[in-house]
Amino acid sequence: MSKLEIIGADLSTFVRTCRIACMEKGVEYDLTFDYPNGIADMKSDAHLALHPFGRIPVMRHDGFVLFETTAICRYIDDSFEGPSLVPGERRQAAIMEQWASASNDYVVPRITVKYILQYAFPKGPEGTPDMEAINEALPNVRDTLKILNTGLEEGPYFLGETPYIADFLLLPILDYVASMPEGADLLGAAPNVARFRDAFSQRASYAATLPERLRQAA
Ligand SMILES: N[C@@H](CCC(=O)N[C@@H](CS)C(=O)NCC(=O)O)C(=O)O
Repeated sequence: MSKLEIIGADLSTFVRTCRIACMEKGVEYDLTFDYPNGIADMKSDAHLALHPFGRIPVMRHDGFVLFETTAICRYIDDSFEGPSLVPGERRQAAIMEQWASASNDYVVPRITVKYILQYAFPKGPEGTPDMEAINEALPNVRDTLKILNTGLEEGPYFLGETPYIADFLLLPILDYVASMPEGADLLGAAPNVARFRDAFSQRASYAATLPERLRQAA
């Protein structure tokens, strides 16, 4: 079998999720993003042939190509020996699905798109962050963290002591939240969320997948 390949930029939260899944499963992988024009090339014919929506990550393994982070994590889990990335008990597995879906459908639009990306790719005057958009997003960010805080009450992860795919989806987003100007305040108000991040930061998959942008800021 050839080595598994994750195509994507290291700053992407979804790419990091796939990398964490590889590491937690004990699967060797190559991270590639051989695009001379960077993210602009994600709309090239070559990339669209791999991901018709022009996004990252894409996974390639023995000629098999797959897009969508959760599908990639599932494939990794089902294709290799190693710790299971989904709980074995059916209700626990369903709860994991619930949080994975909530992360993709609610946390990403409310926190990643409307808040983090406003700072990461500023659209305000002279390349400054659009503070009006950020201030408008913040109440929803706080509310979403409050919901996560309740979901992580038992903790430190959604299903207790072991992190699964839903946790791999959430962690990269929280790392960006922590690096934002309001990050300490936001996580201070959500102690279970902060505990989740602290627990994850002890895992080998955390440091090994930390995006260069966050490594430099640390
Ligand atoms: N539903 C996709 C989301 C992937 C996604 O949004 N990736 C971002 C990077 S974190 C991207 O490619 N953005 C580029 C764009 O929107 O053009 C998944 O689960 O993989």
